Amino acid sequence: MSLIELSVRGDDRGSLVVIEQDIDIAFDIKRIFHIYGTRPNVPRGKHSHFITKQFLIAVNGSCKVTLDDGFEKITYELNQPNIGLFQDALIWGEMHDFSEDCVLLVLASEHYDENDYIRDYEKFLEASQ
Ligand code: T46
Repeated sequence: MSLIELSVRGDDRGSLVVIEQDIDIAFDIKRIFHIYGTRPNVPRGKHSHFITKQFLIAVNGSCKVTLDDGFEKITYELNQPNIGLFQDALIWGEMHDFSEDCVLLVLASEHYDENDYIRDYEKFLEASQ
């Protein structure tokens, strides 16, 4: 799990951030989704995946992401459109404290499959040990 700074190609017209597979992200991107319009004090996530890896970027606004490997929990604040957070498989993730204008972009290594989700924390602990 780590924060990754993406290069900003800026000029006097504004900024442009590039995310390149195999350069900025060490997995093949099969799916992209984004979350926005979150309700105050309502967290998202609260699950882990068996094989899916994710890369999360708050492209607008801010939010916090707490990652838990079963031993240690670390909370990251995402508040810059050029900072991404890598979430490996078998890491429990909770997204919370969204600003009203937050748009959280997520790049994922797998297609959507509910069978890849571990939504029970005790089962996550069993799978991750
Ligand atoms: C994560 C956080 C940040 C799909 O049909 N396809 C998809 O690719 C996704 C991600 C979701 N869905 C459906 C399944 C549910 O009916 O969208 C609905 C909401 O999904 P979920 O309850 O999983 O949403 P979040 O915000 O709790 O979690 C999602 C991702 O699942 C998760 O991997 O890290 O966003």
